[in-house]
Amino acid sequence: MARRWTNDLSRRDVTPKPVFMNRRTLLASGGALAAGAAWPAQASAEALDPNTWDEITSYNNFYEFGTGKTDPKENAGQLTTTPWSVEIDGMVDKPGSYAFEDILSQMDIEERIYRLRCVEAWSMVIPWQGFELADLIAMAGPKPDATHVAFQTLMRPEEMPGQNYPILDWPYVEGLRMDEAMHPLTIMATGLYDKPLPNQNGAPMRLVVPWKYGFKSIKSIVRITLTDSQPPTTWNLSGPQEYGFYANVNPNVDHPRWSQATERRIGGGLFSSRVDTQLFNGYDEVAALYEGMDLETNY
Ligand SMILES: Nc1nc2c(c(=O)[nH]1)N[C@H]1C(S)=C(S)[C@@H](COP(=O)(O)O)O[C@H]1N2
Ligand SMILES: [Mo]
Repeated sequence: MARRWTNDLSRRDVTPKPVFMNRRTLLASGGALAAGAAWPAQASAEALDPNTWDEITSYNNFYEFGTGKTDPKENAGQLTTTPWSVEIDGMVDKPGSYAFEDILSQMDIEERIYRLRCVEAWSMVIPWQGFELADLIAMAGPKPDATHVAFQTLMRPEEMPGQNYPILDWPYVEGLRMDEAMHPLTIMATGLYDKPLPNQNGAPMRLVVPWKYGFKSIKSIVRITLTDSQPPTTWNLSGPQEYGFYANVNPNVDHPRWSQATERRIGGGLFSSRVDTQLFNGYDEVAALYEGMDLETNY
């Protein structure tokens, strides 16, 4: 099925030829890209360079495996990700336990090269593979009254050493408004550089919401619940003055303890550069979701 291609980063640099050819075939087959609009000129040359496999898999936040940036890579190897199933429940017509392979077999896997902006003011560019969350929600049959989607990470202290300490309120939980969850930019990532997602990046399946701070992109998901109220979120529970429900990337709203105006692009070693942070992480097409909302109160 031809899908709308929604990102502004060049593909040629990172995409293995077969995938690139496939994409071109898809584009040529019509409809997917009606205009150049999906490829705005704003992306700087620097923004076009995805981070390396090593950078993306050895500098992580995954507190279930420790709070240090290299802890996830060191400790996540012990996580068992097969078998894996995801409970989809709440306000859906087809609640149940869905095996990860069954989900995968029903989804269109695409590559999405997205910027990831952590609330700590560092960023990367990551070539994910995955599917649109909207397709998974559609599969479960959302009830019309559902307004939000809640997500939960695996709770398994035997394999996730951080869960033996009260660092956060475990299991890690996150949430989105329904329209955010259904937005075509919102994906469930299942791969990275055309390999299955490494454990430290949230295997076998993690959320990616590229216009929000990285902490919204919850890893190793075992439960998805449709509800009619705003779900609790882990970092908001931990520090409500510092981390809101919305967590949209916004250079004009500083974290109480640091500026969000610029970010450090990971990579390049000593010469790792600082670049200006963009509203919605540069994904302007989501602005309509927040029309009329005060983004300072709703941080
Ligand atoms: N379950 C869980 N998900 C999580 C986190 C976490 O600690 N636990 N950290 C978040 C934060 S703060 C960021 S920046 C991203 C980092 O994703 P990456 O390590 O794949 O770059 O994952 C997010 N998802
Ligand atoms: Mo983060």
